[in-house]
Amino acid sequence: MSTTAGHEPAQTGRARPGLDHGSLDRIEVTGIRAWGRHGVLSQEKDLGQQFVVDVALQLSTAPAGRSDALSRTVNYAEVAAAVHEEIGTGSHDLVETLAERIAQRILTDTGHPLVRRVEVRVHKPAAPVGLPVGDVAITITRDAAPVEAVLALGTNLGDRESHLARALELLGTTDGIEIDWTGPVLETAPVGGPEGQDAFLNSAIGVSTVLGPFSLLEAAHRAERDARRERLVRWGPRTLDVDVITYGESTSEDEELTLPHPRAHERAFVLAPWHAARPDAVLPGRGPIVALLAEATDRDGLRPGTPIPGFDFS
Ligand code: PH2
Ligand code: MG
Ligand code: MG
Repeated sequence: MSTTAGHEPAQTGRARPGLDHGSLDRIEVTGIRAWGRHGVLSQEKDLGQQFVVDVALQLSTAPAGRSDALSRTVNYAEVAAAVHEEIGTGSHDLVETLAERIAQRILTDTGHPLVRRVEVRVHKPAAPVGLPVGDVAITITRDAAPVEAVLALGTNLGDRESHLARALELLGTTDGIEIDWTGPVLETAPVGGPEGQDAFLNSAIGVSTVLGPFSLLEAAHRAERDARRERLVRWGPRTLDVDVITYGESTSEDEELTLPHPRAHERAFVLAPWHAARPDAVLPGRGPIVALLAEATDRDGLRPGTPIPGFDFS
């Protein structure tokens, strides 16, 4: 999992109401020791002194814990190296500044989009306080910015309208997910898969989420399970398919979560409802969706679908 240079800078402070993290797991690295030149006094800047940093990374570790895949969690060695480098970089007057820079670096750094909250404790045990003290330390907690993600919904089995309506309700009431926009519902000719399957209803929705990408995928799978989705034939008829199309600017080669979605750029049934709601959207690595839609070969198979409450364009 990595992010490209355009990744949104993290915002400090509280997440928006409705965007609760729920319970996150913690990975802690403590006692990261390095020489730094931070301090108000000139002798602190000239000579430097030892700084010791502890970090607690909060994220969902379940996807990694269940699969034993390092790519689904954060590599604590990389975080330790980044902290070590940050201590040795530049010369700030305040420990507040050092702590803030470490937090922002972990939250925005390429390679750590899975970390949703970080606690940073900076110790300056030899701080010139003017009398003997045991330690001077500061602890800060910072949240990653909510990430904008696009999900595509599809159904061509059973009561298609209720599957879409229910999916929207379930996703919209999931902790850590807020629906930003919904596309129109389109009826679309099946692309690929077995001959003779029924037409799909497709739509796309935009969400803001404080969930990591694998937790968002888990929420999508929950909606599919709720619709009693059965995975019998690849691209076969399904009660509900919820695909994560984009997660911010992140790219991922994970076998269960390729980001952006590997076929979204050529699928009008994904691009058309997305484009109707967000005409200026860009698919990371592929360009403006308006241009992609113009090239998509399944364009002609699209018709307006049944109006469904909650999908704005219905
Ligand atoms: N989903 C597929 C394969 N083909 N065709 C249409 N029209 N709509 C879909 O949602 C769809 C498809 C695999 O997920
Ligand atoms: Mg799909
Ligand atoms: Mg799918």
